[in-house]
Amino acid sequence: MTANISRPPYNRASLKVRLFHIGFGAFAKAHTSVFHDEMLRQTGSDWGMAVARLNSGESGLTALDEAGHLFAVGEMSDGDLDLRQVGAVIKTLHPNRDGIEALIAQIADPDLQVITLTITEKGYCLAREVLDLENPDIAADLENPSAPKSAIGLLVEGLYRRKEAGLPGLTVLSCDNLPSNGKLCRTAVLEFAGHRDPDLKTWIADTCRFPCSMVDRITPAMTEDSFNKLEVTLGAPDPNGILCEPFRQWVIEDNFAGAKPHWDLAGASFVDDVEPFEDIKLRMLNGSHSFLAYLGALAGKETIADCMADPVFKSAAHKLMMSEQAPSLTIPAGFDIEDYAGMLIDRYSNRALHHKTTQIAADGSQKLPQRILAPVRSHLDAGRPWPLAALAIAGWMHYCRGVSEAGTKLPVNDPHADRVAELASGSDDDGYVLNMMLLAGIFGSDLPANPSFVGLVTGAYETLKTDGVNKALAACL
Ligand code: CS2
Repeated sequence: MTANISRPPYNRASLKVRLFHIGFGAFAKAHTSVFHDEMLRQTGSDWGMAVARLNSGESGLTALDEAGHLFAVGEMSDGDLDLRQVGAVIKTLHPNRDGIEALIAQIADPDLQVITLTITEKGYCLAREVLDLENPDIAADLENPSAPKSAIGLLVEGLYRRKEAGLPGLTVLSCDNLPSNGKLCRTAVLEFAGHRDPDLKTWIADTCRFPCSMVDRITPAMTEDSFNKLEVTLGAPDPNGILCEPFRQWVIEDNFAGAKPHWDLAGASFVDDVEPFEDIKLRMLNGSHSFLAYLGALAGKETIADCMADPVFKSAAHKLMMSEQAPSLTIPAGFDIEDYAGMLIDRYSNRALHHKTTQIAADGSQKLPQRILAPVRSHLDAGRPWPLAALAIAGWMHYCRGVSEAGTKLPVNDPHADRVAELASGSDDDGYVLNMMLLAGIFGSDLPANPSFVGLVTGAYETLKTDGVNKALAACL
């Protein structure tokens, strides 16, 4: 293995917090902070980053403080590890350690210009694209808005403080894998604000901007093995380091409230309309990821690269992309979708990345609607076949029973895990499939009422059970 290490050449002492990232986990380290670090390298601007996490991860932030906020990001491809030391972060915040007031004050800081978010799909507290007033954190935050628990409650309280202080609004930039993520974020924030005070809602709508963005970089969770790899290359351990693929992409709607960081100099694109790019990425990449995650984990494949090493899985993933996901998309003129699919297969085949199927399988209830069910709706309308998507949905249902084909235990991490476990233990197969379709509005009211949908998914569930994943996939090729 060869290694190149590049250290931040800019003057970190002159950085001020102008960017605040909420939800600073592995992905934000490998993506947002790398774009930002590269922008600082190109421009020498004074835009430093404060980073926060809201729930777990307090000790990780303290470890980052102890390292002077420097951490390594390693881009892995077979035989190569390119290392960058990111110097963009200058402050960390966690409500359990610093108090929620410190995070609110950060939003209300006059120097702040932009907030970026990676709070995952469930962090937006939406149910069918409106704010979920039954979400316990939202209910608690509306009751007690000055001590918020949710990211949405935190944003609104911080913006309220800005309004009261006579400060300008901000740009709130969602970097989560949701379609029209900026619009959904705006909906959640404005609905929450409206329940507090209609004037606050109007002020936020008038002064703040919520651009949509498409983010892409495959970033597996760190393992002991990846920390060891980093240590060997760096010559010292880096408990804050992260390994990811070389590819990175960020397409951002050009819609900012105030100053806009020059992320374009770091490879990001500012465009008028992100939605076609978001949909392409969500359906082609994330959709095929979820397909491989459930079916792969059931068939005993530990990683996405293991799936790609099996010709049946590899062909099935490509066929899902080209025959079922692509036809559901509006593809911009000049965009080569065949080329994009081929590139995804190459990225998935990177054996240096140990991207676990069970990692991607997490939070299926939050991911299936935009990744798999939205294309299926378009197939139902257009009368197109969707056998592989049916196997993905049935695969998710099998996966949720928590056992692989070989009888090993599979982790079911999902906000609805308790209800899923009840369903999995309580009903026969037909009852289980139908009950899963009624779970928490994931399938809407239209799909469970559509006999063709119910029939295909029930059939796919049976096929997986009787024939096994490999045979079921092979039959679709
Ligand atoms: C993955 C994504 O875990 C998942 O759900 O599909 O994290 C995926 O790796 C990224 O979106 C790639 O950009």
